[in-house]
Amino acid sequence: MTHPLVIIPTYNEADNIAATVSRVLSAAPGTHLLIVDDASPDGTGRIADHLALTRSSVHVLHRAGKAGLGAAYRAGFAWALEHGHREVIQMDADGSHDAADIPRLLEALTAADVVVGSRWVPGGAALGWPAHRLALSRGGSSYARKVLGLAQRDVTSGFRAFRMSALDAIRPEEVASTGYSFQIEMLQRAAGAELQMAEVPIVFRDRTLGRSKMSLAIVAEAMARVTIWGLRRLVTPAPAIQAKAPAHV
Ligand SMILES: Nc1nc2c(ncn2[C@@H]2O[C@H](COP(=O)(O)OP(=O)(O)OP(=O)(O)O)[C@@H](O)[C@H]2O)c(=O)[nH]1
Ligand SMILES: [Mg+2]
Repeated sequence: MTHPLVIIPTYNEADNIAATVSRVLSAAPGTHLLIVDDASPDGTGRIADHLALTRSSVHVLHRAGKAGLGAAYRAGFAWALEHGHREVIQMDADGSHDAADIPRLLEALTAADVVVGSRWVPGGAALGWPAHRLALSRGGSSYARKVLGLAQRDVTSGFRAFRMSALDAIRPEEVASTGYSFQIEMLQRAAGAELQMAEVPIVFRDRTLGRSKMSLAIVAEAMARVTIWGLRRLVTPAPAIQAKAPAHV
């Protein structure tokens, strides 16, 4: 039996990482954790190393510098595959995602290939965000789902679970996005590969410590990519992503 792997990307999360790890360990004791740190100047990587020293289920992947959320997840997914994990959960370090929801995501994963923790389905919510941030997230999600024909209500959620077989079909190594659009591109590829997807409600809470890495550049990247994908879709409906040929034929 392998342990589900919770991947937590970090950049300057020194105030949050220890509490997040301890919440995961107590709420989902059967899981392992991988912290993917991009050489955070605030010493998050050192704190992560210390956590890994004292807990055998905690692992750390150090990267050379800040290269964006998408790059961190691509490296984390590759690590999960190398280490034989069969289920992967992605989660933020900043306390916005409640580790107590992990068992529900894993439960839903028994009947789906990909499970999205969703703020915009009944029972879900985003608490503590100012009106403009709420409008940006809801509006962005609704624009992307309409333009791309996605079935999910919350297409930018960063709290998700995947079967490894689903990641194998999605091929995250080919995903080009770095910011929020990484999450959208992953769903688009999952839909293209005709994977079974489920959404479960989550309550998201705005971070109380540390600073957001959200920027105008990240929003602009998402808007531009979604619009280009949408236009491309109008011209040529996206073909389903072909399943990978077995490596040993
Ligand atoms: N390794 C790595 N992690 C990152 C990078 N950018 C953001 N993160 C992490 O990704 C997660 C989400 O980033 P946040 O800054 O919380 O951004 P957000 O959740 O989209 O927005 P807010 O929480 O509203 O500010 C957090 O755990 C960050 O530390 C990056 O370039 N590299
Ligand atoms: Mg956040």
